[in-house]
Amino acid sequence: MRFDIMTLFPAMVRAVLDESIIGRAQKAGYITVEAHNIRDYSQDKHHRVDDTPYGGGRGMLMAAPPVYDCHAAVCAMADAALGGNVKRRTIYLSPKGRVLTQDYAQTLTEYDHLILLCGHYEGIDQRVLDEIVDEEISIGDYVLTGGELPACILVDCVARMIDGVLPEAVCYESESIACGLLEYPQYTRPAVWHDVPVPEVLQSGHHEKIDAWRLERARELTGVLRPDLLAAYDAAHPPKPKKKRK
Ligand code: 9WO
Repeated sequence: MRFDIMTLFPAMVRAVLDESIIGRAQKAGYITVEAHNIRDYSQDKHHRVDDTPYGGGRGMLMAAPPVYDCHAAVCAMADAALGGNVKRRTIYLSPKGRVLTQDYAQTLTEYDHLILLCGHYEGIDQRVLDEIVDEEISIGDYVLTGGELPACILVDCVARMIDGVLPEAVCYESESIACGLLEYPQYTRPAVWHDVPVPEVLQSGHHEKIDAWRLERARELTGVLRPDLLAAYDAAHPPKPKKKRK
């Protein structure tokens, strides 16, 4: 899967996505992540990309031409790299967008190519958004200074579900939130720390009991912290009907 990020601050997204698991996945070739500086597509002799809004008001807007030209260049680069006929989506990170969830991130894994557009200043000329953006996505109900951090979060969340990205032993589908619950508490050595022992069942080696304990803790925690998630989980996992005896 290929991700292209259009931004005025490419170093900001590279600093995040070239590290750790996502950085390793890039080097291993499971995903491609490219950051593109929209400023490189400015036709202005001073490389300006922003201008004042029509109608007045505060601040500056990113102008349509460099955003459009950057997008066209990114599409051409990706066509050359992936061959034609790719499943592509252009996403604008915006507080107006649909809020990202685990389920929606999962559906985005079906694309071959995601182009992420990051706004800055007070936003982007609406005309270029109308022309190139397929959908707006928000990572939550708050306002930031730009779309770069949300873009990194979207790439991280989608990329870790791509085959090969997580180390062999880790299966994202078995995680609590992926199955609809919050994570159970976890422990490592030492067995007693600050007078607090690790729960005995976890040291028993009895895998059925351990799984049951973890599910019960996950349900309990979810019920307290996120009753909405627990209700959805229970609706999706009805208790097995007891077999009637004749
Ligand atoms: C600033 C502003 C000032 C005056 C009038 C209107 C205004 N709108 C904005 C504004 O929305 N600024 C944005 C900052 C422009 C696009 C990038 N910015 C952004 C993205 N802030 N927060 C996000 C974001 C994206 C995804 N999920 C959560 C937040």
